Amino acid sequence: MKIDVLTLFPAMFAGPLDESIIMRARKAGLLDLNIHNLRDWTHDRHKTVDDRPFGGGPGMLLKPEPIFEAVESLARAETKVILLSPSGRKFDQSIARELAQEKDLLLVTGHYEGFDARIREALADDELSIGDYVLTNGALPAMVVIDAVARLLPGVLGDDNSSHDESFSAGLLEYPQYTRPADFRGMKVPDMLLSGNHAEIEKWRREQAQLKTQTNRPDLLP
Ligand code: 4GN
Repeated sequence: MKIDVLTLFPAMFAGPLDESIIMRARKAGLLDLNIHNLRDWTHDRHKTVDDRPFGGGPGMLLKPEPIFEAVESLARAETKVILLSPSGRKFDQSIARELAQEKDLLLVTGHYEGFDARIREALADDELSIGDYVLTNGALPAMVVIDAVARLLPGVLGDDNSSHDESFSAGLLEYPQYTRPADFRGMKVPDMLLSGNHAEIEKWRREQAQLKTQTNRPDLLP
């Protein structure tokens, strides 16, 4: 998969996507990631990307010209163009799975108070939000989407981990898990898990997942 990102802060992307599983995927050619500076598509001396809203109001908006030129030069017919903003539809695991089927993504991140609405209307195929909070710019949301999508690409994770996602999509949170030592500073691993009785362990895990979900995410339960 190819992912292009349009941002005012390309330096923010160095680091998080240069480590571990994502970097390995990039080196293996499974993910072709390209970060672009929106100011490269301005033509004035000050590299202006923003302007004041018609009708008044606080703050500045991203003006259409640089973003239209950038998207027109970066996107092909098959590219899915996605805006990151708090007004988007809420990103989740099922949207990550949908996006992982695409060939090319172009993530457009904003800054200031928002985008000129024509950007959304004429350029974007989708508008996504990673959650109900406002950040100073869309770089972190773009990295969240990239990470969530990239780990679903074939070959990026071992098979071990793909079944793990199934349990999340099954609608319950994870049951608690333990590793050695069986007694750490007096905190003991539940006897059940040391019993070797796999049917009982399965039952215990289902109950624990149910309890955990009831406590932390009752909205996930029917
Ligand atoms: C996205 C962008 C939060 C999200 C953002 C989110 C930059 N904050 N919840 N900040 O996914 C208006 C236009 C603020 C750009 C945006």
